[in-house]
Amino acid sequence: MPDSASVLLAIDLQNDFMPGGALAVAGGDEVVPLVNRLAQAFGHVVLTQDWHPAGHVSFAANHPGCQPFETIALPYGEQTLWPVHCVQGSRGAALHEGLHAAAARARAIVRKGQNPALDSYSAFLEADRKTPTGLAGYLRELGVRRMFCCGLATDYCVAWSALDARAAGFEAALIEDASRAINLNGSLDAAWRQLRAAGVARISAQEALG
Ligand code: VGL
Ligand code: ZN
Repeated sequence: MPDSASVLLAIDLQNDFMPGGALAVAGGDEVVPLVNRLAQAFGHVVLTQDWHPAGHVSFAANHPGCQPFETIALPYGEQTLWPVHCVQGSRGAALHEGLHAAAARARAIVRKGQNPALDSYSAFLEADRKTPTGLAGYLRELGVRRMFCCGLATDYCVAWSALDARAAGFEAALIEDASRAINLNGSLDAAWRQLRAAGVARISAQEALG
């Protein structure tokens, strides 16, 4: 059983990342029941929501002549352009309505990607790799030392959050069967390589429930 030093971090389980959504992740809705089961076993549960203003720099629609899934150079580095998704307050940005237990048990919801000029895949650091969200300090103050990450998408927001958890000095695991990937140009294999190198454990929900 997870102890009081462990947190379940459930990333971006929002309508726009579900089948039929603006940036659908294949099988995204399949993880919802499992995330609910996990949430019931953890003392600390934190959720994230991707929460962009309509003019966000990561939207292809805001770059004339550009298409979704192209990459462009921005002042803070390379940025993949996405379809318009998770606009603040929209139905697409709302949490999946089947997320009952996880939403009810969440202590905090981190809303990331709010700066129009900066993306934020990670729950800890924005894409300039220096602007903190405050989550590391919040969790440290609660006595959390171990992070169990799951949700959408494995190879973007879940992986970046797990990597940043390690960089911030937490133990970190990624719960593979409670996550689903976008897998754009080999991004899933690349993410697993980076995760392994950073010491993020690759585990199943069964292992997380111990
Ligand atoms: C995500 C692409 C753009 C994610 C968010 O949640 O993985 N991916 N914004
Ligand atoms: Zn986004």
